[in-house]
Amino acid sequence: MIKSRKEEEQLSREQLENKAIRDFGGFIARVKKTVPFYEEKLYGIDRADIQHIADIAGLPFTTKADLRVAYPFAMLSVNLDEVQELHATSGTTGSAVVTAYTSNDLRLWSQAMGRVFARAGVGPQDLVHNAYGYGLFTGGLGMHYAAMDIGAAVLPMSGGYTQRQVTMLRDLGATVLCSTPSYAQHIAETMEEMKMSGDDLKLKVGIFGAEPWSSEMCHELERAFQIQALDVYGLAEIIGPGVASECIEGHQGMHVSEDLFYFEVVNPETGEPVPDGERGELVLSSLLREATPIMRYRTGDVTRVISETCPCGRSTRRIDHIQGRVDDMFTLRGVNLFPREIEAALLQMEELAPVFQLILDRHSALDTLEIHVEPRHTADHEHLASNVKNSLNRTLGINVVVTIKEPHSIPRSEGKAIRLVDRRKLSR
Ligand code: DLL
Repeated sequence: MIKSRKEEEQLSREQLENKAIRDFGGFIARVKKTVPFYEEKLYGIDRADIQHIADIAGLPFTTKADLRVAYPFAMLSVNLDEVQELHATSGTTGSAVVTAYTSNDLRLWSQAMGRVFARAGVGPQDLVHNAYGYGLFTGGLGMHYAAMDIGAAVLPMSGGYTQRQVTMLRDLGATVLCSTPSYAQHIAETMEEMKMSGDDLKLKVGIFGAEPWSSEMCHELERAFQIQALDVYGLAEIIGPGVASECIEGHQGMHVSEDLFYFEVVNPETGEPVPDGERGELVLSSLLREATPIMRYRTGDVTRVISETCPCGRSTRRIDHIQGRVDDMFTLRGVNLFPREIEAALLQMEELAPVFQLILDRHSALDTLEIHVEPRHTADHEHLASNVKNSLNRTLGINVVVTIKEPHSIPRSEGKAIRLVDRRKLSR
């Protein structure tokens, strides 16, 4: 009998560990023959060296810089004629990273994404409005494959034409909305401008990810659309979306498909593992991937392991919502912060529209922050700016410059929002 996507996530810890040891062994034997980069990295190491789960922490890391040097095809472990699909991420800095899929890789991705939908309670009865961008970005096709996998109907909207998104949501009666949280917020705002509310739609769940978002943003979206808003995480280098996601029963932290993508959380400075519950950098391995398999990839994403078992009955461990990227952290008066924490504080202020931009700079070795926000309704700008400044001082203990912008002047996102303009690197 074929296991359901939920039953696949009920392996014991021992089964999961044995599988990881086997998968690392298989990976080492294979890539040493097919990928010159790994032949060099793994010189003197062979599959027999991985006997225990702890042995994995002794293996070398792979970094984004390694992948950039490999552009476009040096990481390919199969012949190009076996490749069926390619995606690329531009990243904010540096050259692109190309990621390739064989037909088995596309099945693996569909399986991982089918689990995301199963965790969200999405099934054949649902209609999925997919507003993630279709194209080189993995969001659109990733969600599309999830719908194929579990047999739901999918409307491949992609991003943009936001009024039309609202009309289609209303007219077709989609039950599931897939988009980045910032784009969902833009759709919600447009819906209100079109004099509609969640009551006019049939949505029950939102599957939002691809960028950091706070619990306050989650509440905002749940209220606007009258849905349950769930977090989904992933990255093109590993598979695309589908590495981890929240389940509807637990709705706190994301189950990692750890039998498909082995994960570790390490201290970003030393690379050593951190104890469960402590924050660190997520390290992921995609060992089963045929076209571009990857070992111990430093994602740059900060999270922690949630070790309590989940009421849903899945045995896969969970990770907390991604706090942000290691590079996006800044320090104000000794307080370490991520943009997500500023978002949480700003969204608590009723007077503000839920959009913002952070301008980070550095003067005399100290980080400084200017915040651009918009009033929700017309307001006295000077008074509002001083309220926001005082409130951030009270809640986060930080001192910032607040600029109140005209309503609708901060750019709305149709994909990943650019919340942080980091000028620190320019002003050394
Ligand atoms: O963003 C894949 C994806 C598509 C995930 C749709 C979820 C939904 P990339 O474009 O390669 O892939 O960007 C990966 O985005 O390293 C994180 O920094 C960030 N990211 C992805 N999901 C989340 C999330 C897709 N749920 C990079 N929370 C990752 C916070 C996220 N950050």
